[in-house]
Amino acid sequence: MELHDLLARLWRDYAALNPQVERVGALLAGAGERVVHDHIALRTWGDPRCDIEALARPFVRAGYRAAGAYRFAEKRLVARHFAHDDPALPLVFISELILAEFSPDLQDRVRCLLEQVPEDMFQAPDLCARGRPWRVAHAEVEALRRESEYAAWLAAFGWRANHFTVAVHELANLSELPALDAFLVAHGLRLNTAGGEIKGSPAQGLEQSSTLADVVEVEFSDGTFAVPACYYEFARRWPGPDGRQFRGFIEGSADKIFESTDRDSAS
Ligand code: OOG
Ligand code: NI
Repeated sequence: MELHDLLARLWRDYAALNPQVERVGALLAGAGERVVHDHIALRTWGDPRCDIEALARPFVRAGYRAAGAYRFAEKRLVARHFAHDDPALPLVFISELILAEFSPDLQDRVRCLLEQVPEDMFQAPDLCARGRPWRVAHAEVEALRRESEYAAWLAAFGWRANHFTVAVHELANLSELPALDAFLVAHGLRLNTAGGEIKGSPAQGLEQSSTLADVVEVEFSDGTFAVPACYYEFARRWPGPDGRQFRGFIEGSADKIFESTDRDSAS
């Protein structure tokens, strides 16, 4: 699988699922901006067949290397990010749910979903773009949500890009995050305010904002229901103490960015 094809497919599926993606693109194009993506984010279950390492395979094969490692104790998640020497390629942030830290009930529910995945799909280089290969009831998704918003999202949507992120520092005019946020809000987009509208600081090397996830109609085995899907993120990177652009992620900020898909925040 060609890396560019994989990225293009992740983008296509993401844009098709989430109406706000095209809207933001049109708004930025209308403002004379050309969008470059800073990173994409993927989510998965912490099961050896489909964990971070499994999802990262096609990226590593294409020359990406594992960089930072992150831990989100309260959400019971770990994450890594992968970087390529080609600065034109987006960073890839992959998180996984630490199943062993959840109740036997949640673990059973996830086992039932993963039992439905054909063995050869786990080996497929495009596993991260396969969407939801399991049948699941909306009631089941809501049962998972009681323990983890992340688990509910993953059960509903499966393997796909959770978000793409605009590299704000690459924009021509809206290259400061407060100005970009004001522009988006003025055009009716709703931003995630958990932990403040802007997470991080120039001193940390990274400022981030994100929209609230679009709520979309999804088919489940017990009917069609509206659930929070994906969001769009905006990241402004700054030079670190060594004068080079900071290329990592900030745990305290990421922890709040995850909440852009929470049921209670979604627009
Ligand atoms: C990832 C949230 C963290 C970032 O840039 O810090 C993140 C997710 O919601 O899956 O994307
Ligand atoms: Ni992100």
